[in-house]
Amino acid sequence: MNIFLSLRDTLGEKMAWCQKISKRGKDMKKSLKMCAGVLSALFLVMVAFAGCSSSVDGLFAADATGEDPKNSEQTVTTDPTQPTVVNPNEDGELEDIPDSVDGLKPFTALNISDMSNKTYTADEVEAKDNVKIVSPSEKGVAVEKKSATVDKTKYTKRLKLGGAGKERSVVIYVGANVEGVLRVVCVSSNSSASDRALMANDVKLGNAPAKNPAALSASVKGDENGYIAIYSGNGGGINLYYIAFTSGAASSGSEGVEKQCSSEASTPALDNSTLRPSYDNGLKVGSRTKINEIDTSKIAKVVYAAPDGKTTGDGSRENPLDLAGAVLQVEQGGAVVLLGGKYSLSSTVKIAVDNNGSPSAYKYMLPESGAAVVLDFSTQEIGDSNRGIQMDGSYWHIYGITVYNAGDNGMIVTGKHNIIERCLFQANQDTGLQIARRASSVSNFDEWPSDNLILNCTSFDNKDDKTGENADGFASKLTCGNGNVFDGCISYANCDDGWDMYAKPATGSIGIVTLKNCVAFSNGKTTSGANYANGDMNGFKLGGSNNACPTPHVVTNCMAFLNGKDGFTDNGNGGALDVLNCTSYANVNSNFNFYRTLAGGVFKKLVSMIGSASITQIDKFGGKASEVTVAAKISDSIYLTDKKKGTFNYVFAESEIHNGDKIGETVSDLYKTDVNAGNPPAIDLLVDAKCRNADGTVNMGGYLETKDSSKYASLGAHFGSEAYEVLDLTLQMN
Ligand SMILES: [Ca+2]
Ligand SMILES: [Ca+2]
Ligand SMILES: [Ca+2]
Repeated sequence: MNIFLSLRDTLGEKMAWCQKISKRGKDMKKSLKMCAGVLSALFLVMVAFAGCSSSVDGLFAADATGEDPKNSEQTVTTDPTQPTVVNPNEDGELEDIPDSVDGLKPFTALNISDMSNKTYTADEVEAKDNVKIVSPSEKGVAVEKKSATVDKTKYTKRLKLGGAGKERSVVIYVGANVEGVLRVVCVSSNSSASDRALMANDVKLGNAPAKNPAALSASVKGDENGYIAIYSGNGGGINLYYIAFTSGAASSGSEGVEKQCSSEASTPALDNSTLRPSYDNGLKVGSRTKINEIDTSKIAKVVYAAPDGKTTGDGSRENPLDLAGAVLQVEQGGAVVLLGGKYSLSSTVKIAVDNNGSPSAYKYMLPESGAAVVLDFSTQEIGDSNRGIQMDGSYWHIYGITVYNAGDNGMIVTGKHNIIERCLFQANQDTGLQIARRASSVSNFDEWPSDNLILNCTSFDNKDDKTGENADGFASKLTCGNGNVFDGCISYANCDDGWDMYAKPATGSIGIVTLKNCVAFSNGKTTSGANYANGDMNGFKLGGSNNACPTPHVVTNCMAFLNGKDGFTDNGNGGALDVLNCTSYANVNSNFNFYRTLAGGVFKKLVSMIGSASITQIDKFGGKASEVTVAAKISDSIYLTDKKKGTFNYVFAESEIHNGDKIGETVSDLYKTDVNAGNPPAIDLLVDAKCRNADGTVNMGGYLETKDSSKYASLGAHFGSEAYEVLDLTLQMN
């Protein structure tokens, strides 16, 4: 058997971006030596700085560890994926905050709740762990009792950065000789003033919210003296609850001390004219990735596994192995064939990092022809390492199995060039299928999972009973490389998001993910109707972390409806997202929430509809005009401009768009006139069976698709029985 695999189209066009990221990692290593010197010098500066302070050990408790709470998608995004971290293998790894070369501990966090109630008067200085509060003002800086809960973390006190605050008069200094992300939980001291700029050195973190405290964050660099000054930029009072600094700004996938020394910009360059792949890449509406069906008659050697297979089996059909044993024995070009039935498993099926097929001889795992195979992990304990299948290998093709009720992810894919086809991920205790690195020691972007294809899979009812905030249907997040593709997948009734491409500064931008022909609906509630309060509930969540780790993902011919929050959201991905031929209908918060796509995003042939539903937010694209240097572009799209009147605007010619712009002509909701409304699929266990063609491709029965007779027939997502085959990935078998 000879199998040839080729990646083309969108994947190939993103190479330049990928190379740019790799190069950044190398440059940083080069600068490491130089930085050691800088750090030594800085240590002396910091000692001098600390010299004038009284010792106040005990004033502060140990570093606040309330970091990494649930993300808020309004002003700032913190990692939704893991609240606290104990396991280095976990998907939300512990932020690496290495000690500096000279043993000087960089500032990490200050929780005002841990401070004594007092007013720090003129010229008084307090210090611990490189924090200085300096108040030459007569008013002083008071710590007062006042509770607030932000991102699931409760604070009991706040520090009043007084109304006289001017640059470097009333100010909090934190020692930071490096670049990193500063996060400050704050609120304006005047509940009707929302224009109070919180500054950190010369960087504006944002305006302190008028009423409800929230976190602001930005990439900030310590100044030449090795500190960051936090102050009110325009004099109005701001109350602070929490300050955290994560050294190592978003830049590449590599972690560790070399990143801190980078003199590079804190994020991948935002010159998206070069980063953004062309959207006009030949994809057609309804296009799909097609690979040949697995022909077991051509598989080199078969190893059988069975629900009651034995570790002592020989892999024959008569004397089958258990699954773990079969996975170890299968050869390149061969297959693990699973006899039908329910496999009761209490531990992870691990396909090790050195257990690989090859480009010309994949390893397969698939049911015996016609058999139903369920891997049932109901007896597996809940725990962040307890995945159902851990795919650390590469060049595997897994077909047609259901992964049920694993203690964490149904499957985590950490290898490369794998194909996961026609699998179901049901009721797992974290994301159904997640693509991310296997361990935090895998620090180079180039080593992260890449070029995996998830094809015609369905994920539903995933729910993490412990936190209720991490279980997405599908995720390619935190630490994944380039070229991962989801094609023809359906994600519904998961407690968190349908798809998640969250990234965070500690690990930097992830690679470009392509979503094609996918459907996300009714996420936020499971099929039983259970609603998990911490779920983010978006259909397609396309990034994270407040512009700190942008990636120009590509989303084509996808549909979102009736999700508990946004249908499609940039979630703070400041990169040039390409969103084409997508339909979004009656999602609770908004259909298209792209107000942070600041840098040249392309939005084309989109359809937004609300029908008789109410919706909280209008559609937004492209950031505020005052903040944008490279505008987003929209064309041939219908978007919601007035949520009360239920009116939309149709833009035909390609136009620049900013948050709040109403451009084009006013049109009414297509829902009643131009699309096949009908009923959405029932929220039950049978969506996969009902919404697919025989070949596994998506068929929504025309639901929400613009009719051929419509003036807008070419807009939005379309599925159906006709395949427009554009082969992104061709598997040829001889
Ligand atoms: Ca977990
Ligand atoms: Ca979440
Ligand atoms: Ca999520």
